[in-house]
Amino acid sequence: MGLEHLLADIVGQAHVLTDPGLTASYETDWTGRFGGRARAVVRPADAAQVAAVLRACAQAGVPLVPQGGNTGLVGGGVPRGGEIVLSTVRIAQLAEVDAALGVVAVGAGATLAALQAAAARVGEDATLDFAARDSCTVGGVVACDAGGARALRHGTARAHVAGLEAVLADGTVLSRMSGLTKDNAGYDLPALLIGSEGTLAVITRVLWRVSRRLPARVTALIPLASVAEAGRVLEALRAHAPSLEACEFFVRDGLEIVLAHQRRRSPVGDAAVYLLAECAAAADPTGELAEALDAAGVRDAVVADDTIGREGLWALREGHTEAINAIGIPHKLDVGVPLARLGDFLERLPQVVGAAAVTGEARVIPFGHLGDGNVHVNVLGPGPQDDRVDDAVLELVVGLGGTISAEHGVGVAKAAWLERARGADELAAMRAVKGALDPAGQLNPGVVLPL
Ligand code: 2HG
Ligand code: ZN
Repeated sequence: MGLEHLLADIVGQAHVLTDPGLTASYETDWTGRFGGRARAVVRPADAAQVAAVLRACAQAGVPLVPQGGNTGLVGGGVPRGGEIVLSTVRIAQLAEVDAALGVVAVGAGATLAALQAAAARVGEDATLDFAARDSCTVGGVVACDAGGARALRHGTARAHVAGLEAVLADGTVLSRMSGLTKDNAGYDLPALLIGSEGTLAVITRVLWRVSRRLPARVTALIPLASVAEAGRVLEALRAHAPSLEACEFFVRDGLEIVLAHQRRRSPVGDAAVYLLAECAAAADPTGELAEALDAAGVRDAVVADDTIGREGLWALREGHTEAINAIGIPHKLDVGVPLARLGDFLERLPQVVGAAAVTGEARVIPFGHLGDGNVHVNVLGPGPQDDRVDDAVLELVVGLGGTISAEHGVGVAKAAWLERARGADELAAMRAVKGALDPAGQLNPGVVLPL
């Protein structure tokens, strides 16, 4: 029997897609830069079906690409050509929140927004958030160790994982869903799978840690002359506002692109750099925020403490991805730079990119999570296949002691850079782990570890 028939026996004919019209949306990543044809897209309903799919693919010698909401930006969740795409969209069950333990069991295919809503209904908060919330899935969030704006206070996905269920390449189901805070019996396999980008196992369920919702929120948009000034404001926020939850930044050019895309006017004065800070607490944190801004000598800021006002300010920051994509296919470098080197990095960026983009114009739009030193360098202009700009930015990052991937993952986009970033010894250790859990290289080949 052919592989497609075997898969149909496992998940049902309706969930094995081969028609190009039906598979297309699973085959290209969100940027439009990465992707290829899938042999088929298969949508199992639970871990048992995932295990059977993995066994069938292993037997047929056909590699498999796990995929959540397909909101990835580094080509880690789309086929290169000829793989089976395993979509987790049907594994979307959400259990009741366990209010005593502060955890909720969630299927890998549930969206982040669905998880957030389930938590909010009982006065809890999933405390991880980013713009793709309505489409990205919890499994993908964990597989990439996604971070977002609130990681500054609450940590990246890793900090929220109280347990995991996952399926290895040979169909073995691993389950650590007891939710015991203290459980150091043996190797922490869930910790190993977080951030492994579908190369070690397919995550099928997550026990997600929630926190009590903090009802009072206040957001400030602050125009500043430089990144150095933004650093000083961050310092003051840390000193005076323990309720600080997010500290984001963008630049003049990015704001202009977003304003044009959203057809709105800027709510704040013109500046080189904009800082977006948010505080959240049980009682109104406006006083703390004002004290911090005062201490930093900030004279000009727009402050909002109501939902509509806050969302309006956040849309300026979160709207960057979509507004940039509306102009062209960007090169995206999700990098991390130590805060002390951030000013240096941003100052050198245009020149470094300009020199690398030998043909045509390159428009550099950096924005991101200031408090984490996490910059999303978006570059418009160079063709999708032209890696010179990417290489130049990553070279600069490594030279400044930063990381080539902060929260989007390595994917295929940066696999060739992993050895340079981590060194030969670490890469060899990673290959040993991969070889032990997926000896045939069945899972997501070419992602994270270069072929
Ligand atoms: C964000 O922080 C996301 O908005 C996307 O991580 C970043 O589009 C990007 O480069
Ligand atoms: Zn981000």
